[in-house]
Amino acid sequence: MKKILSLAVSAVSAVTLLTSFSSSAAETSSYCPKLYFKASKTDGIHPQSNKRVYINSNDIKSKGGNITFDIASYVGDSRKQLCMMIALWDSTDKYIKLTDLADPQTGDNKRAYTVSPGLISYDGDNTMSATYSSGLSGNPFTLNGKDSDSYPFAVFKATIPTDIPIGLHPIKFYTTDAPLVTESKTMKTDFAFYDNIGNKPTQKDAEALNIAVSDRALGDIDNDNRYSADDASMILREFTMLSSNKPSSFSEAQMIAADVDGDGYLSASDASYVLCYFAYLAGYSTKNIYEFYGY
Ligand SMILES: [Ca+2]
Ligand SMILES: [Ca+2]
Repeated sequence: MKKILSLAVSAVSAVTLLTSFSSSAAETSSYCPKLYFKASKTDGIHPQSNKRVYINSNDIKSKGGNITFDIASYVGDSRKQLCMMIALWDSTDKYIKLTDLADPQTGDNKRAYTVSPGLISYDGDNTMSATYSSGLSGNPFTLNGKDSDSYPFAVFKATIPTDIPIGLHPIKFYTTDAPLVTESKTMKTDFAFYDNIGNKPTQKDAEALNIAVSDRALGDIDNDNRYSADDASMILREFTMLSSNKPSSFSEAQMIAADVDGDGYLSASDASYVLCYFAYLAGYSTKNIYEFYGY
């Protein structure tokens, strides 16, 4: 632990140096690397995208106890200019417990960069951090793969109770426009995310991962345990209402089940996803909607 802490401390000193002589460059660039999470598929846990994991509470309720699944943290740095990164993320949702923070570099698994990270898990705060630094040279990191996000920069586990309630349960990166939420975390406010031009991410650069829990199968809006044109037309009707600023007619469970393409929004695309699956069911069909869409 001592070694990890000293890594973090030297990383912070390096950040101070880097930002002091590169602040003018930051003003002329709007480029910022992107942070995101990816969850692994587990029984009853359906990752739809980097933003969203779908759970039908009825599929997991009977298991009892808790379910643990793997999540990996990634950084997309298309310009390959990162030389310093302190990423912090947490869940303030009481139904999510983050544990087992680890370096992805084990056995056949690789991490994003060749340099070793400093990893700290603040268990009491359900908060984690990963620090990468190329030292005072300021040279960009050497990649282990073709791109910065060919491999994760950290891996961890999330545990949820099988009676987790309907709703969106987020895991979030800290960003400049979504700072810390509890007094005990204030000390960590200064830790953020830096590249060699001193940028820090805003929410648009760092996507939260929502554990989206409903009480029905994805896309089964009327909850009759089958897919029909009704499900698609309900989504379209709701989309039309919301587009014209009319009040929602959906329950929270319906709203969560309606994001079938998993992009975090309700749109006509979600209705077409239901129709497409409905058409598939008319033929020789054995896959459920999660298998059909690879969730
Ligand atoms: Ca239905
Ligand atoms: Ca959608």
